[in-house]
Amino acid sequence: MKSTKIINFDIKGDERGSLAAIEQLKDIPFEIKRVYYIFDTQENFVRGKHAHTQLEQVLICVSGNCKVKLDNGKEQEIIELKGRNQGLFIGIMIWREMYDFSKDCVLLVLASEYYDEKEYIRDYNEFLKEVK
Ligand code: T46
Repeated sequence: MKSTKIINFDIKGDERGSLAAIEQLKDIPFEIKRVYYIFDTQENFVRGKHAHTQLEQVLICVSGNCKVKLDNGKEQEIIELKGRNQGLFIGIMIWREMYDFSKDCVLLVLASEYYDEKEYIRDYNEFLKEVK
């Protein structure tokens, strides 16, 4: 889907285990202004349910797994995030819903902007109007 893509990170591994390093403007296509992480999500809850007018993000499941439903107003796609070497880039004006979190899921998010509630679209009908 346009404005979304899977980014594969290089994993360095040896007999001690694995290490992933992520660099802005190299692995991530923007300058990282904010980092947050989502954890302890309770079973059967859906998070997200919004789009952003300004914000680009990369979602990485650093532990466990979850699903992300992406919607650009015309088509929908479901991505299962589970690989430690995998990030999901989501550009502006993409409706997203995160669900099916495993108990051990830690979803790390790298964001291109500081937190600003004003640039969220939290009403799906408004999103459909704006995205056309
Ligand atoms: C997104 C998905 C992937 C803050 O105070 N600062 C922050 O940086 C964020 C992200 C949230 N908050 C507050 C706002 C709410 O009171 O934390 C509370 C939970 O946020 P929200 O309901 O928006 O969380 P999610 O999981 O539905 O969505 C979040 C991000 O908000 C959103 O940008 O794309 O994760």
